[in-house]
Amino acid sequence: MDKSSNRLSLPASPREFGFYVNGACIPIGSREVFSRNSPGHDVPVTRIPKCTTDDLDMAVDAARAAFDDRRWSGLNGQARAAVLLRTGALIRERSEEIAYFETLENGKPISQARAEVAGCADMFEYASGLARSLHGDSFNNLGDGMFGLVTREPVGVVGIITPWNFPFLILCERVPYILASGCTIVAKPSEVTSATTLILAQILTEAGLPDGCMNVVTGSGSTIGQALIEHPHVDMLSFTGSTAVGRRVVEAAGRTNFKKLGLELGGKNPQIVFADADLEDAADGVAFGIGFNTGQCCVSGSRLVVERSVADAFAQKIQDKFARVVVGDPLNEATQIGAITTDAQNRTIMSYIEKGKAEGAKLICGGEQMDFGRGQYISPTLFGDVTSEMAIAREEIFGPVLAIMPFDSVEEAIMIANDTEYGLAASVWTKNIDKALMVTRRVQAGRFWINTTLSGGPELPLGGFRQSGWGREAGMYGVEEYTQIKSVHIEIGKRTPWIA
Ligand code: TXE
Repeated sequence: MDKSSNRLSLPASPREFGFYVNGACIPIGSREVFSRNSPGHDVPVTRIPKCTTDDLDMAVDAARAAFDDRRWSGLNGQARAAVLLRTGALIRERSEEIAYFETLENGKPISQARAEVAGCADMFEYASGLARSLHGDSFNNLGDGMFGLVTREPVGVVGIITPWNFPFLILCERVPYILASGCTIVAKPSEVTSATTLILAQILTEAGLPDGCMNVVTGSGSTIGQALIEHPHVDMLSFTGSTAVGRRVVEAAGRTNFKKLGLELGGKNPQIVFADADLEDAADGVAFGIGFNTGQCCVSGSRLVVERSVADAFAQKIQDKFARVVVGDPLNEATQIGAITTDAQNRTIMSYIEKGKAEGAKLICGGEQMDFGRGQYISPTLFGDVTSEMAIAREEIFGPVLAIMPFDSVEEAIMIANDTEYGLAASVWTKNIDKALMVTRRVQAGRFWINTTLSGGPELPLGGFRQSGWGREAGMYGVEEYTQIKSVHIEIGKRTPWIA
């Protein structure tokens, strides 16, 4: 730490990671290496193996064996809970290291990374309780001769494919719940942000998770990812990423073993602001909703659906907020918006900004690449005069770009909010409870915020309507997602004979 500036220093040399199978780290050896540069500084920070499909087979075999011999699912809830609780404690102990690598590889501000890591420890602590309270159902209304049970059984080996925008958080929205259910795991993080997934695997072993229950393979989506979604010995796959790859996941499951799927895909989420909202509060929330994680967030509020009577004044408030937000070096504690994570994403965002201008939207502020001497940064961007057919109104940009779409009535606000193929999240800002609830009921979205945005925790589930995905993560719903249901009919006494 450079104390004078409250800025963490860059590592002297990149840290090398192996991949993780059967409770042990396997060094890079003769494998090809993926070298990751920090998007905020363009210096090498990590070196990670490009696993082969043989490596993947080894990881799946380990997870399969660990599931089939019941070394984890056969433990009682108390024993599983103890491992999850210890994991939470170890994440807290190593939080600074985890946050540092999250920031180095992803480019998010260090203060944000620290908060996310604390939230991840909380996920494990909460899920420990769920490991003990997961249960089925019973039916004693089937007559005196019959008793019925419904049990929840772990699905089996779960593959997890995660993206680069929240490498540790998205992982921890799944792993504790999957482990609480009794399943075993093969995780494949994004090739550009693998470090913290590998750290979690070590922590789980240290916390007492039996070998083979958490395995991590690293490498590209097109090789290792594709092999994982096609793998016949994987029973369920949780995928978070683009809608395009989500489609491949569905096709692969259909072509191979019909594995059960959980999908969290894109979003084009509305922020609905009524004239009777606390507009100061709403402006801050809307700026946060698109600035957080540089807008590289599946739940970013990228469409500002605002009542026309206050639209201009509200746009001015957002502009003032954007002018004051601290963009810059992610290692600096004061930074609020960091770097764009990949070169490809940087190009995508800039091309949407150009498309917005070309399609006739009015660039109110931002829209530029910011120059800090190194790394890639984009200023928070606000577009007015946006109409519903424009690309910036319809497509997920995954960057700090906000499109204003005014409305005149509640019905029109609901119509604009629902005019999307996605349905991941929505926020509504109003002091009128009737309006807030009417909008909440009628807008199609898996997560809703009233007079706030992007809040969350382990209790409430997450996931999307429509093309934003299938299934739910977190909370008890998140554990149940990784179970399958077995019905048990128990005859009491003697059966009525079939053949007299
Ligand atoms: O995602 P990909 P990318 C959206 C966002 C972004 C766009 C592209 O709009 O601009 O997707 O991002 C793995 N078989 N979201 O290209 O490719 C890959 O290695 C199996 C929204 O990074 O979907 C990585 O681990 N796996 C989203 C993961 O899939 C494959 C978060 C995601 O990468 C694969 C991220 C294949 N054939 C991007 N190809 C959200 N909803 O949060 C790639 N992968």
